[in-house]
Order: sequence, then C-alpha cells, then structure tokens
Amino acid sequence: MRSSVCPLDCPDTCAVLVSVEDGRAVELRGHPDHPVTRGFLCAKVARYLERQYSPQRLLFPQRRTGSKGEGRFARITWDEALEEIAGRLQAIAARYGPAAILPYSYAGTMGLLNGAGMDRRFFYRLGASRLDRTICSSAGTAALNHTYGYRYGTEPEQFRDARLILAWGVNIRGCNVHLWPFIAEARRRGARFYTIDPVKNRTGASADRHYFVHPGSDAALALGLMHVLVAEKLYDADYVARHTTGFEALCRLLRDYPPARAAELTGLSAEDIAGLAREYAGTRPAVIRSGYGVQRSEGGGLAVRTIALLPVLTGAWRQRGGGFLLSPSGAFHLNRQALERPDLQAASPLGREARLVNMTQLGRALTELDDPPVKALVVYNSNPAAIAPDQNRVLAGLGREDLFTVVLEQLQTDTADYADILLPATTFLEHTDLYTSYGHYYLQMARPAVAPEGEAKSNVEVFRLLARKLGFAEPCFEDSEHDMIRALLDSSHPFVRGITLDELEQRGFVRLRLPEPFLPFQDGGFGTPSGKLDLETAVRPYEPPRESRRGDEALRAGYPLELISLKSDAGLNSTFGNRPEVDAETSLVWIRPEDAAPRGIRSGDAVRVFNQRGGCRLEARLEAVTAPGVVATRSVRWNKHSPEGRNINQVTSDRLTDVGAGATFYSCLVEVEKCEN
Ligand SMILES: Nc1nc2c(c(=O)[nH]1)N[C@H]1C(S)=C(S)[C@@H](COP(=O)(O)OP(=O)(O)OC[C@H]3O[C@@H](n4cnc5c(=O)[nH]c(N)nc54)[C@H](O)[C@@H]3O)O[C@H]1N2
Ligand SMILES: Nc1nc2c(c(=O)[nH]1)N[C@H]1C(S)=C(S)[C@@H](COP(=O)(O)OP(=O)(O)OC[C@H]3O[C@@H](n4cnc5c(=O)[nH]c(N)nc54)[C@H](O)[C@@H]3O)O[C@H]1N2
Ligand SMILES: [Mo]
Repeated sequence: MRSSVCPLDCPDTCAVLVSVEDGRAVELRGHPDHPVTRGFLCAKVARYLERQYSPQRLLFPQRRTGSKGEGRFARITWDEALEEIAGRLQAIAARYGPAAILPYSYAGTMGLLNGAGMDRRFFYRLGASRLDRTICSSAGTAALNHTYGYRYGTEPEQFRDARLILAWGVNIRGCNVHLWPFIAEARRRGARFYTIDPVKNRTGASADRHYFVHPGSDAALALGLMHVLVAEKLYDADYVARHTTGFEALCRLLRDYPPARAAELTGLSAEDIAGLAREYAGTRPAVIRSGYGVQRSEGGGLAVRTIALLPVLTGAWRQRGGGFLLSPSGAFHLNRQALERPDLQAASPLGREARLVNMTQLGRALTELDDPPVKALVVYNSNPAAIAPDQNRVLAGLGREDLFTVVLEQLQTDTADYADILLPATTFLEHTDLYTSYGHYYLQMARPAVAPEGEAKSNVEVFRLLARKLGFAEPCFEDSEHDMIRALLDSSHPFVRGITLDELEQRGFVRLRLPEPFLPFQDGGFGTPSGKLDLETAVRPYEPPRESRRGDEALRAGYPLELISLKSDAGLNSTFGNRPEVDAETSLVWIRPEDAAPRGIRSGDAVRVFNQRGGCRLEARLEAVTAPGVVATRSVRWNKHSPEGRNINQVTSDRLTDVGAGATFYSCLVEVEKCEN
C-alpha cells in the first residue's frame, strides 16, 4: 500500500491509498486517517485506474503528420522531440525575441512542482511571455485579498458545528463532495442548509430551501441582506466597532438597497430577503460556503467582496463553525519564489520581466498580439481548445500554420490534436509532488506509486531536459524533486515553519501549524495595515453584468436567454471528457418549460445554443431547474465528441471580471432554437 494525493483541480485534494501488485496499481482508496478525505473517494477518481491504464494513454513522443487539428501523428524518440523543440524555440527567440514564446498551463495537476516549478524556472530563464492564470479564480482571489487581506476561511471540519449553512454559488455535491458529510452531520444535529444559485443542481435539490438568483446579481443580494441587518439593528455592533472602519459609508450605500429594490435586482422576493437576513443574523454559528461559480461573472469581484462582509457584520467569525469559506489556500505560506525563481528573468536575453498575457484571452493573444506575435505555444496541464472562452478565436489561433505548438498530455485531447510535437505526460501515480489545497488546511506530498507507462515523463523532467538542451547553466535546473520541495518549505511563516520533507514523507499529510480550532478572524486581525477591515472600500454600487438580461441593450438584442455552463458532476473540467457518462452529461441543455414552449422545443429535441460568437448543438431537457430566462449546461465536453466538433465555449465570452482580470464564463447571453435535422 502506497500513499498518494489526488492532483485534480478540486478543493478536496484527497489523500489516496494505492494498492500495488507486481508494479501495477490495482486499487485506489481514500485515506481513512485524512480528516477531510475520511476514507472515501469521489466516483470519478475511484475509477482513475481506468485512465492510468487506458489504451488511450499517450505513451511516446510524436510529431504531427496531418494538418493542424486533425490529430494525425508519427512516433519519434525523446531526443528527436527535445532537439526539435529546443531548435525551434531558439530560432523563434532569435528572430522575434523570447516574448514570442507563450507557456499555457493551468491546474490539470495541482502539484506545485509539476504545475508551477521547473516550468516556471524554464520560461523565466528563457524570457518567454508570462501567463496570467485567470481562467478560474482570479476575481475571487483578488476580492479576498482586498477585503480580508488574507485568503483564509472556515475550516471544512467546523461545518459540522454550524446551525445554518448557506451554499452560495457552489455545487458541493458535485465539486466539493468531501465537505458534504460535515454538512450532513450538522443537519442531523438540526442545522438548516440553504442554496443560492441560478441553477438548482444536486446540491440545491438536497437543500432545505433553494433561492433562485439572477446570474451575476449576488452583490445586490448581499447588499439587500446587509440593509436589513443594519435597518433592524441585527448586526454585531461590538465586532463592527472593534474590527472595521468605514461603517458610516457602508450604511449610506445600503440605503439604496431596501429589500424591494434588492428583490428587483436579484429575482428573490422582498420577504425572502428580509427573512433570510433575520435568520442569518439570528442563528449561531452561521457559515457561508461560496464556490467559484459566484465570481465567474462580470461583477464577480464585487460579489465576493460583499458576501464576505456578511459574517463581519454579524460577527459570525467569532464562533467555531461560523464565518465564510471561499478558499483557505492563502494559508499555505510556502516559499514560492524559491520554487519558481522569477529572479531568473534577469538572466534571460530580455533581461527583465516579460509581458503578461491573460490566459482567458488566448484567442486574442494568438490572433491579434503583435510586437512580438506569439510564434510558439507550450501547453501543459490544460486543454485550451476545449476549455477557453470565445472558442472560434482560440481555434483560429491554434490552427495557424506559423504557430509552433508543443503539448504535454496524458490523452489525445482537442488541444493535443493541434500539436506540432506531442509529449506523453506522467500521471500523479508516476511522479513526485507537493500539494496545497483550496478546500482544507493539509499540506501533502506524494511519491511515485508505480513506474511511468510507456515513455511518459513528468513536466518537471521535460523542462529539466529542455533547459539542458538550451544550455541553461544555473544549478537550479538540475534540482531534484526533493530539492524543490525543500526550497518550498524554506519559509519562516509560522503556519509552515518546521514542517520538513521527512515529516511529509512519513505522514503524507500534515496540518498547517494552525491553532485548533482555527478561527482566523475571531478577534479581527485582518491582513490590512491597521488589522481592521475597511467597509467603505470593500463595496461599491451594484451594476448588472453588461452581458445579462438586465445589462447592455445592444448585447441583449437577439440573445434573450442567459447561459450557465456549470461544472459536470461526473467529470472534472475536460479531464474525463473521454468517458461516455461525462459526454452524456455534457451533451444536455436544461431549459424551463415556459422558455421552451414559445420556441417549439420539447424534451429530447436537438437544439442549437448560439450567439454572435458561435454555437453548438445539444439535447434539450425541459425542467424548471434554472431561474426564469436562464438555461444551463454542464461543462466541459470534448469538441471532438460534439456535433460539428464544437462545444459550449463557442458562445462564452472572453470579457474580464471587474477585478482580477478573470474569466466571465457565467455572464453569457444566448438564443436557443430547435434544429431542423
Ligand atoms: N465534479 C466536478 N468537480 C469539480 C470540477 C468539475 O468540473 N467537476 N471542477 C473543479 C474546478 S476547476 C472548480 S473551479 C471547482 C468549482 O466548484 P464550484 O464553484 O462549486 O462549481 P461551479 O460549477 O463552477 O459553480 C458553482 C455553482 O455556481 C453557480 N453560479 C453560476 N453563476 C452564478 C451566479 O451568478 N450567482 C450564484 N449565486 N451562483 C452562480 C452555478 O450554477 C453552480 O451551481 O470545482 C472543482 N471540482
Ligand atoms: N464553459 C465553461 N468553461 C470552463 C469552465 C466552466 O465552468 N464553463 N470552467 C473553467 C475553469 S474554472 C477551469 S479551472 C478551466 C480548467 O481548464 P483546464 O485547466 O484546461 O483543465 P482540464 O480541462 O481538466 O484539463 C487539464 C489537462 O491537464 C492534463 N494533465 C493532468 N495532469 C497532468 C500532468 O501532470 N502533466 C501534463 N502535462 N498534463 C496533465 C489532463 O490530462 C487534462 O487534459 O476550465 C474553464 N472552462
Ligand atoms: Mo476552476
């Protein structure tokens, strides 16, 4: 039995036990001793070995023989592949400058070494364009950093102590399943559980109450709730006085958000808003769990900032089991500089920090950027052909004959089809890594449980070899995985001080050095110069997303429905898009009967979901599981399994959030029509 860690982009970051027989992994189980994994795995990862030993695994380096996107390749050796990559990158850097090279990666693995380790060192030293990794969470991250000063949140284990739990824009039963047992325990002890979401997903269906909210209107709802808290004097005046500034200014703003106005803006009734505010203030402990769904719209930053003020006004931070959880990931105060080595930029031919390219706008970067244009793209831990918004532009860019594209992958994804050189990547069972989490406070390390399949190599190893080919002489390029972990642990922050490689090796998972229980803002202590939270600068007036039914008239014209392409329960972004059950789940679009009827759409019909950017075909399901005027689909389907080779990111926009320059997948206007054939 070996211990490992699930590397997927998920808040749960489970500790995994691997049974190995004759060098082959034969069973995966959740670690029984990990306080959040608690002995079980989600349905998708319990079956990960199907992927590990799938006939679809990429096993050898390959060179493209067909046209871009066609997916025809021929096997080459590692040395041929690395020679060609090094030669092409060098030639491009010489002709256009190194900024013409763009890395593209996200959280295919959340392991720090393979996700933000040797790769970062390599691209910094090369002088490549830097990638702004905004596709998921940057609005919420910026919002928490701005409001609280720290990205800390309520411990998941404390949810069992809550008496009222609000799941606000989060699909716990689909995307955060290891939080669910704590909520179930709280409910057995009498807690109430409510959901606030434009879509009634599995989590909403299991709630005591579901509140349908207009997409992107959460800030207005939070302001309406705060209006009631203040008007009825339900707030914790002592906490507010001691730990905040700017209360008067907040009160002035709140005057504009009485329940009747908040109701108009959000779609909840005024009675529901007043009732929810009273119940929230009157129940101790009360905790809010938000997911990243709530910040994936144009005003996503303000949404998180205003929601985050609710437990400040009520003093819910005082109690174990109270507060707010978006992400605790800011507590992992590791030495990221020592791992990533941004100082290497000074040694690059550029000699300074290179330009920053926003990953959410990849299509623009590949088709519009000049000075220099992007001439080489190196993709790992991501599948942009399927997951990036404004897909027509992305595919036009990836299809450029003059773009040299390298893809490091486990499977033949839509992006792999566009590679010039395609390299086989290891899985988490085959390489060493260190894992933080965005759902709990345990640091974890995993060593290989089995040898790589075929000729697969880890990202760390590939960038180490490329650095050698390019003659990078800095000793950090020869660092072992253990060297890199030691560099990360070299931090003087009290939360990680004293955690060693030995301790991680022995135990697999280690709780950060936090008080037990961890009550981050029990006594204020916000990460601001004064330690107080400034209520005045945290908020501003609410504006609906421009791309919404209450937004810009020109954008609305012709596309009267709002689309939420929330995550699939069976899948994980596009990672498991090769599985039939994920493909089936992501082939549907849910539409309310009253929105379907005028369009002549019946359940089971093939429909086209489209707007000015593009369109795709899905199968209609008539059910009232969305707010009126909202349609929903699950993401992210593989293009190559979709009719016409196009998925839902045909219609999503590359507009950015109010803060954090994040993606706005959930501010998206569409029309739906029945397909004639
Ligand atoms: N099974 C599964 N698990 C996953 C993933 C997956 O694809 N599948 N993906 C992983 C990743 S990358 C992430 S970022 C997390 C995301 O985890 P979550 O944030 O829980 O998931 P999302 O589906 O992004 O969004 C959550 C909910 O937000 C709702 N929502 C959308 N817009 C709004 C809005 O304006 N207001 C409100 N109140 N709600 C809104 C959606 O309808 C959805 O039900 O999950 C991770 N875990
Ligand atoms: N319409 C719509 N689009 C969305 C979203 C949405 O809700 N709706 N969600 C967005 C969000 S929140 C996110 S985070 C992004 C996610 O988008 P991505 O980060 O691209 O995530 P995945 O689609 O899961 O693709 C990850 C890829 O990394 C590969 N991989 C895994 N481990 C390794 C490794 O060790 N080495 C290498 N080289 N490769 C590896 C996997 O095989 C997989 O193909 O999608 C975004 N796109
Ligand atoms: Mo994400």
